[in-house]
Amino acid sequence: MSYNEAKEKYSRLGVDTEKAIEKAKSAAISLHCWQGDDVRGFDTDPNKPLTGGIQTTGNYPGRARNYKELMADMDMALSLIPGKKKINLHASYAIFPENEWVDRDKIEPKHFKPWVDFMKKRGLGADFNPTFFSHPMCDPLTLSSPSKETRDFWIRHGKACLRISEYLAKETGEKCTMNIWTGDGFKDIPADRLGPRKRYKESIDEILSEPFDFNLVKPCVESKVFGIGVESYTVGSAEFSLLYASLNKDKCIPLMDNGHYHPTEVVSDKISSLLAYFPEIALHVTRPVRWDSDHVVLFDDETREIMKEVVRCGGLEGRVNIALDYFDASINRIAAWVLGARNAEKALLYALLEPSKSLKEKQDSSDFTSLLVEMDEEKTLPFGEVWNEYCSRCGVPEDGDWLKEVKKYESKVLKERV
Ligand code: RNT
Ligand code: ZN
Repeated sequence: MSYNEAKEKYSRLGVDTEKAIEKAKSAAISLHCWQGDDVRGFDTDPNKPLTGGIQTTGNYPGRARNYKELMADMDMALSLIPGKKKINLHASYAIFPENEWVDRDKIEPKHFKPWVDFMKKRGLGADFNPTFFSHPMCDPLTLSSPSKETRDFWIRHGKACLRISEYLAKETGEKCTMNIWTGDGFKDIPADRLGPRKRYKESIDEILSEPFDFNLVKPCVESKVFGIGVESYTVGSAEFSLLYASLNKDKCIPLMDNGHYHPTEVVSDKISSLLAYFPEIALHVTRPVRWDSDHVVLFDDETREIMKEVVRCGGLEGRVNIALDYFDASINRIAAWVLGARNAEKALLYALLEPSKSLKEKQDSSDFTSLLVEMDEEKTLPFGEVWNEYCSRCGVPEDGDWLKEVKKYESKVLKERV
């Protein structure tokens, strides 16, 4: 079947594939830099353990060992992913000139200048994250620590990151989300649950007291249910984070990561609840397998449902900031990057092809029989043709053609990294 035949089939349902393609092209998805080097960063010993309850597993050869390798790998990945992209950086990816290392509480915009040059050259926006993990000042807590010295260090880090985020927004000309996530919590049953939460709240208040332009920088608070080694108690729980964001709407927004909830809870159902109250929200799109395992995003039911909700709720009109968050070190890292990002794009395009008006009418007129039948049969429409057309219009390979490019790069570039 050709694209034109597929277009015709969709148009019989009242869906304009041309409009969907154009919309998908203009919707930004933020590509996380940390898939390229197993979340290690460049600011501290790269062989230090990853802390904060997150974990990369696998030791596939070819990890990026410095910013030049990471940028080259990112370029390779970007050449295979359709649509508008931003780059999501962590503070630990600061770039220091020889002998000019500074600790996380002293980083400045200038340490991200090479990244700004990278983004500007490629017309990319930027997002940012303070790095509250994998550092000697995690005691193991950070913003919720009982130690004032520890808290103050991380508060200074958070403020420095706000200044860097504003710099990134101004330089790239696009708003920058700045996501506050800490792995603060306990392996075993705490004696005091309230204390750390009060301190966490005060620390975030303190960080956000730094002046910044809320039109340019969107600080987010990301909640979590548990992490590895942090099984019993997470300071920044769902209730904590959502309440924090809702009581501080003038300076921050909530962020939901779909790996951070109990297994039967779905973020696709939460998006509309949050959008009923917040003008803007942020997402981390990932794939949890039994826990927050951050497997590569697939073109699966929940990814499609998340994107459908984003589209249906008007999320693409600047209300939902979409970022990716997964890290797999057991397969070719660039292939992981590309597969996950293509799947997020694919799910977005798929969502844009939903005959939502007529489906909504069926729901509203209680014709649940037609609704169920039509929603299910929609799955076998010739979506693949529209996706291939989208890829080719974006100048990237169709499915079936991109992996060989990654394999070539692997044997030419990655194999040399020993
Ligand atoms: C961890 C959170 C967090 C991190 C990144 C690296 O569970 O999802 O967003 O994955 O900041
Ligand atoms: Zn996340």
